[in-house]
Amino acid sequence: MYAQMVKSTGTLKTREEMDERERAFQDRIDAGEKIEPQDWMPEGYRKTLIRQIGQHAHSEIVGQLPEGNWITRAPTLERKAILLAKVQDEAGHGLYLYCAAETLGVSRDEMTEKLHDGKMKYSSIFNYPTLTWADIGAVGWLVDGAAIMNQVALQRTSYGPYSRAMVRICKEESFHQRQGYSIMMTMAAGTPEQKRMAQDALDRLWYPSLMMFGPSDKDSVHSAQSMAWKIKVSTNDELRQKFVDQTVPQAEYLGLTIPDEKLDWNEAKGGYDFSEPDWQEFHDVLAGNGPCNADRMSARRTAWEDGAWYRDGLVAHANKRAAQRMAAE
Ligand code: BYC
Repeated sequence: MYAQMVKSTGTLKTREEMDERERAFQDRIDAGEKIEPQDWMPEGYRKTLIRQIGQHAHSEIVGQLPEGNWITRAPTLERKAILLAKVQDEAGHGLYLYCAAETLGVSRDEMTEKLHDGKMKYSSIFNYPTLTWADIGAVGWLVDGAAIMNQVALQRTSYGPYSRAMVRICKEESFHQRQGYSIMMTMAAGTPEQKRMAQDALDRLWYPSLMMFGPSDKDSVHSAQSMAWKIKVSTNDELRQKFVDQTVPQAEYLGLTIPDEKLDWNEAKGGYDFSEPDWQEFHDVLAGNGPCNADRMSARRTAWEDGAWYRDGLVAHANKRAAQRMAAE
């Protein structure tokens, strides 16, 4: 379908412009084959995967912060245990993804240092604060909901280790979304004050959740090539539309109002028309100027520095065991 590749100028290479190896690689992609770590791949394919998988891994790890913020203040023991398990799951997702990226020849330390130096990104959504308990419901419902929409599609991505990591992650994400929706159901059916909190959380997190899918297709830098290589199997706008169509009836069931006066069912397209997020705000957040960017990075750098002694200990232990094994052989 997309038998082309991107040139350094950003346009897609035609089949004639590809060399023999590139053509054979594209044929494998077009035939729906999975690419594995030992296979030849164009340098651009490898770099795109490192960028996307690395950013995805960082998002899982940084994403623990806004929710971790509420573990000590969860309203019941049961809610606390569930939230604790969810936040632990996110750490696991980060680890699956770092492992997948490592198969492409980059180390976890390198990726982490790039994150801390601002050379790698993480999802914009985690630069918004979680101000009330209702925000924890809205994060599970909307943020995990948006993440699943993307990740279900990514199960079919062309790179084997990424695709397999997604299968595991999606199973857990469904539980995450349900726990969020369950909090929203309780609050929306609670006292008028609780319902107001639920509505307020939806008002604040709706547009940042829409931004999770990335810029609109006309402004997306990487989509054309990533679709050609089947790294991405849906465009940013396709996934955003699916998310809106799935979420509007869920809001109606809760008796909450999506903060968009233009939201309207469009019979002809079989989906909702809706307002775009404020893209200037999106770019500001990506540039490091969101409400929590500085806090998030400071927390991650501190955790990395505080954990250095433990990582050093693990490496020293592994080296000692390897030396013992070699001496015994
Ligand atoms: N935030 O050309 P585009 C979770 C960047 S976490 C920040 O469309 P692409 C969870 C983009 O990187 C789930 N940056 O890019 C965890 C690019 O910049 P660079 C996280 C964004 O890659 C804990 C530029 O904008 N999910 O589930 O084709 C608790 C142009 O964009 C964002 C993933 O990471 C953004 N929202 O498409 C709860 C999914 N959007 O790299 C939940 C995997 C765009 O050139 N990633 N940018 O400097 C993807 O599917 C794709 O990378 C994206 C962007 C759809 C996000």
